[in-house]
Amino acid sequence: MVGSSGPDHDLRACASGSLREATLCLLVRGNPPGHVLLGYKKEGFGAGKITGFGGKVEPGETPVAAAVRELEEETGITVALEDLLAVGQLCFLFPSRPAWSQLVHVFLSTGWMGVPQEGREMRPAWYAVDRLPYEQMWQDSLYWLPRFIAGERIRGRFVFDRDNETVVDVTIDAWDDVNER
Ligand code: 6OG
Repeated sequence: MVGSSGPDHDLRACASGSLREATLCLLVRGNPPGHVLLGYKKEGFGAGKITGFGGKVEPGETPVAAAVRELEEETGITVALEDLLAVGQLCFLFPSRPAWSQLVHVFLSTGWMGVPQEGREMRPAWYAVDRLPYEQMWQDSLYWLPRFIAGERIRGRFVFDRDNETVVDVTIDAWDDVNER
């Protein structure tokens, strides 16, 4: 076994800063939370799945600025920087498809302007928090979505099997880095 490949190498990637970075934004309605806005992805990475809104962090862009931009592009909704709460980081590792591995900065907001509109990439819809569409989501969602909705701040790491669909390893910790922005 060569030391620089295999799971150990992949796990280090989450902390090394070498992964592609992306954002994921959850809009939550109600207090306590009753509904969350998710989108059916019509094209690109994860097409055919339901997910939060977000995409790549561009060079020179902060994660929170990328989250605001992607939310606007994908839903038409405007959210102020200060209304996006940084709630965690999710590291997705695809040892059989390294180009898909990414570190995702997760934001949650309870305040925004506008009404979600379908765009080229996403078809947004509100889902009741007790009836989330897990069977149409990435398998990892089951582990983190209810926790963010419940107000937890977490860091998660998910390793996918050779089918690039099945989660084979999960680590979730409390996330206490409040200076993420
Ligand atoms: P674009 O590459 O289309 O943005 N994302 C994931 N979400 C879940 N639940 N599981 C994953 O791994 C994911 N990998 C990426 C981050 C990709 C969008 O999809 C999210 C971004 O919001 C299995 O620009």
